[in-house]
Amino acid sequence: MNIENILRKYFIMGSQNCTRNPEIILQEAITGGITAFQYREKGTGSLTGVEKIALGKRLRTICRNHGIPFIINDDIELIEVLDVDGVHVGQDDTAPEIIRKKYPNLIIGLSISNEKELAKSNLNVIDYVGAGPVFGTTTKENAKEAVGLTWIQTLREKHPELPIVGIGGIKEANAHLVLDAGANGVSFISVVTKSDDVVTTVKNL
Ligand code: TZP
Ligand code: MG
Repeated sequence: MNIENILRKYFIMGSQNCTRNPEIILQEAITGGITAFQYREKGTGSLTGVEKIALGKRLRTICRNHGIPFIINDDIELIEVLDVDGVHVGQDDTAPEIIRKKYPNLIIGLSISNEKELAKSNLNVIDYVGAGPVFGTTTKENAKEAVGLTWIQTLREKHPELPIVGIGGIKEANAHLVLDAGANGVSFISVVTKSDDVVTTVKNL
């Protein structure tokens, strides 16, 4: 699958986002049609150490069995431990250049939320940009102010070929706006982890 298709319905989750078994939620999300998964075990209530690795291995296996790309958030230590397909980093994490040097074939995603971050980002070494928060979100602790659809439009105008995924506050009712603004896909946490009908929710995104 090419990167644009991988980004179309990009589900992100850690155990801290779940009120029921994360493995079952992931399986349902795959049935609904997600195109990528990011393991983001982070923030209040998240697992660490061996527990984080153990859940990561179980989720990784589910993704592998269904041909869904498995991307780890931040934690480059787990690239080999979980045999990931990709890594997603923020502006303050390990620099994409360093990761690219060591892992020529890894999918590398980078969060870019404004012009200043864009100016200091080396787009040549990354595979896609995570742009947001597009809408307001309470899922991420210390999330930045919503940047709106205009940030997606700006990025698209400046970089017609850049693979972009929108993130932050994306729901069934607004996902199409993010795509119309120029994103190749949408990434989302709570709309799925809090859904009573995950399969239908993913279908509608
Ligand atoms: N980065 C920017 S917003 C966000 C992350 C990880 C959280 C998105 O969660 P939700 O529940 O889809 O708004
Ligand atoms: Mg980060």
